[in-house]
Amino acid sequence: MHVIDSHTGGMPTRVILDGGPDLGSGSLAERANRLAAEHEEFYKSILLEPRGQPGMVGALLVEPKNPACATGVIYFDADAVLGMCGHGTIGLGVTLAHLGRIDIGMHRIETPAGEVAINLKDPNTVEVTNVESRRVRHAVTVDTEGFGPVTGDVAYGGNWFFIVDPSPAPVESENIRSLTDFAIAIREACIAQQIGGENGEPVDHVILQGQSPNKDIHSRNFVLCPDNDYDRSPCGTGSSARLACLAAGGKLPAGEVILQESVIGSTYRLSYQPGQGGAIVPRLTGHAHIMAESTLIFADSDPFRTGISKS
Ligand code: PYC
Repeated sequence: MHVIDSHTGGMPTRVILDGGPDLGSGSLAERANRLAAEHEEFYKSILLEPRGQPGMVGALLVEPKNPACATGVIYFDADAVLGMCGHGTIGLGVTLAHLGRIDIGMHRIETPAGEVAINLKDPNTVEVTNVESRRVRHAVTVDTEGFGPVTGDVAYGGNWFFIVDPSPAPVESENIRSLTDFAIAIREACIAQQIGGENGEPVDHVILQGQSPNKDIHSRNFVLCPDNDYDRSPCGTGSSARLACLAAGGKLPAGEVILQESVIGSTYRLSYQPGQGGAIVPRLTGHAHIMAESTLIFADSDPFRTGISKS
């Protein structure tokens, strides 16, 4: 299995070029459901240690339904198949350019959440126009185990987010362990109290919003992913969900560009345009760098060939 590893603002993406399972010829969402239901060992073994690394997201290339798209892609982390992934799409754009499969300029990418557009601005810089994003619940309070009541918004940006703004705990890199515990308690409370999307979609990510000491930065975030690791980048789908909240609250006009910082200090440029029925069309720009091109080996004699399970 040939893979190319990149990182987007510190967050790793592993693009899988071949060797994936047969997922049929349905829509990308149907193929993603099949990956989740029937091939858990396959996708976890690519990302779990010792073959993978904490936080890493996989990007399985598949045939798009729409031939106008440069590729179809299904993203996953070590715990769940994702609807969409912003940092992964920036990493994918840079990887496709590295392979000579796309040139500078506009391209479309098919994901389970829908088609997104990328603009490859230079070999390391990609602007993503994401799927329509929206806030679906405002100022809802969940009762967390150990941390008491926490109030936030539920929003969609290609994945489902519970966004706490401002975070009661400082969003600082020295606090990553305690922020992780806090965010896990929030996600568990959302699931237990059925706080999620309009059609019962569970919250899969949690965002804690804080301030940056740099006055050019609009805000800093900590983002918990389904695998209980944190996003080293400012999270593309999370930033999209946050933009939807800012737009719904009248806190950011369409077209205004802001800088969003991750908990480790990497940044995205963000803006949005109005979408349908109160939703927004988010745009994010970030940088990715290729780190490795390799062949993954799954030897029968390897006792950890399927990875070290976290549970
Ligand atoms: O950038 O959208 C994102 C993302 C989702 C999970 C990890 N990164």
